[in-house]
Amino acid sequence: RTLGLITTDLALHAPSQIVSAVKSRAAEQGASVLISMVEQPQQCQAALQALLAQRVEALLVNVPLDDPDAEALRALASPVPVLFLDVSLSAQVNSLVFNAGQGAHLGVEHLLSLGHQRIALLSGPESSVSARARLAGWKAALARAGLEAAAVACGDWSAASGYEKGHVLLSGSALPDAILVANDQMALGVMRACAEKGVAVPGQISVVGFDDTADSAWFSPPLTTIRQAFREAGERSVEWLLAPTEGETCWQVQLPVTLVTRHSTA
Ligand code: IPT
Repeated sequence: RTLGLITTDLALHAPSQIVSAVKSRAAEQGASVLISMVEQPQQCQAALQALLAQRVEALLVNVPLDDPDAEALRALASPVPVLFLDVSLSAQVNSLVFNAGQGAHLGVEHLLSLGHQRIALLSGPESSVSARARLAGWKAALARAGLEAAAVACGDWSAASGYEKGHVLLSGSALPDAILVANDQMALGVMRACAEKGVAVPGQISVVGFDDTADSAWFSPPLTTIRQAFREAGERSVEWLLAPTEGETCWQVQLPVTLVTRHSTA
């Protein structure tokens, strides 16, 4: 049995950990996985056609896609079933996604419970549906507490961008109490910028990541973050791909996330 997987940049930790989980669960089930990596969402259609030509029986798509793009891809693949991992629940497609709003809320609540009020936000790229959902969730949770973000910056998920934007967020007249970062790789760069500026984490600034990728417990200090269970997501995706439910309505699952408290917050 052969499955297809279209993924965003595998140099990023989260997508590579999802692929790892998909590959091993599929192997356990005696299935092989053909992988196509795309640099731009516009390349998805060509990737899909190439995988269909190799007779995959079902497809998994981990590329951030706006609703019309996901729906068009689903139509193009029909009758081959497709499951999407990085779309909004408003897209009329089968999807298995993490609850971004809940994750954003957990991060804000954690910082508020520690007494922090001047909270800066480092978002992911504007083009990513998940990045936008996390940013909106942070802003909503802050607004519920009667607060506004102390500053907002936007990176591209890489540690390099976290480093660069971290320096920007630290260069204002007053230091923020804390920075909520949209992923762990950018949080790594932020902590490097803090170290260069002589700003203590968590003594002067608390840092919260998002993902809990495999290395995050080994950052210095070990990173407090929002855990997305990538292995579970990959495994459940394979279960669905091997026995897809094709009904009148879309199959949509939203996975909860959890706060993992380590030593970058105090
Ligand atoms: C999302 C990660 O949280 C982020 O760190 C980055 O790697 C991004 O993927 C790449 O697209 S996880 C995704 C399933 C929403």
